[in-house]
Amino acid sequence: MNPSNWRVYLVTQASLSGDRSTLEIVDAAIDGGIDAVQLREKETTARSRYELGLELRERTAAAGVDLIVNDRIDLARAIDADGVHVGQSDLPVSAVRDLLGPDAIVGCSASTVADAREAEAHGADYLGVGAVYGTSSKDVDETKDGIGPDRIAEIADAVSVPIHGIGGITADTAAPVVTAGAAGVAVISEITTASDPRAATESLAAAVETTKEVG
Ligand code: TZP
Ligand code: MG
Repeated sequence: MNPSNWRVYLVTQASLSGDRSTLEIVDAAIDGGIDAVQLREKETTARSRYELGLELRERTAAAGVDLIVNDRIDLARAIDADGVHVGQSDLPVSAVRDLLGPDAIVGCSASTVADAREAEAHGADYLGVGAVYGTSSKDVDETKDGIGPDRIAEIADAVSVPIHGIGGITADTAAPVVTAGAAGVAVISEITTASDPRAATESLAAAVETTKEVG
């Protein structure tokens, strides 16, 4: 699927899923209608990420959901993922593109117009822009209060690649992100910590869709 059609993008984080496994969360999120999932397990071994990745590949392929791997090109190739997401301190987008080829989806994190323009110039297929709102799921300066939907609007004006807002987004706060120009929203907690991850996904998808219809 083209990242411009992703409405809800789940980013995994096992440490927030309570007594549920990442696979249980992803299964529920697939049932609820996610369009993409990013394997982002920072606290496990390469072997367990690989094993989880193979399971995710099977489930996402069956459901027509895109599978993206955080940072690791080797892991993405090993599990035949659809692409890789890199941050500002990882390999540059152009290097990832050279390694993965023209058909891979390459995403990049950006929180400023300058980062966004550079990632686009290097061939990024989409941008993850945030943290939009305050979040405790990522420990970086700007996640305290967030860059806000206004920055999404500035970045959306500056680039033509699709943008996915990330950081502190819930079904109640998704609308301004989409109105500002994001194609969709990426979340960890809203789905991963929900008592009913499937229902949480449905609510997010509905919020994004309704906002797009209005806009
Ligand atoms: N990048 C910017 S904010 C963030 C990442 C990975 C964390 C998003 O998690 P949550 O729980 O949806 O705020
Ligand atoms: Mg990274």
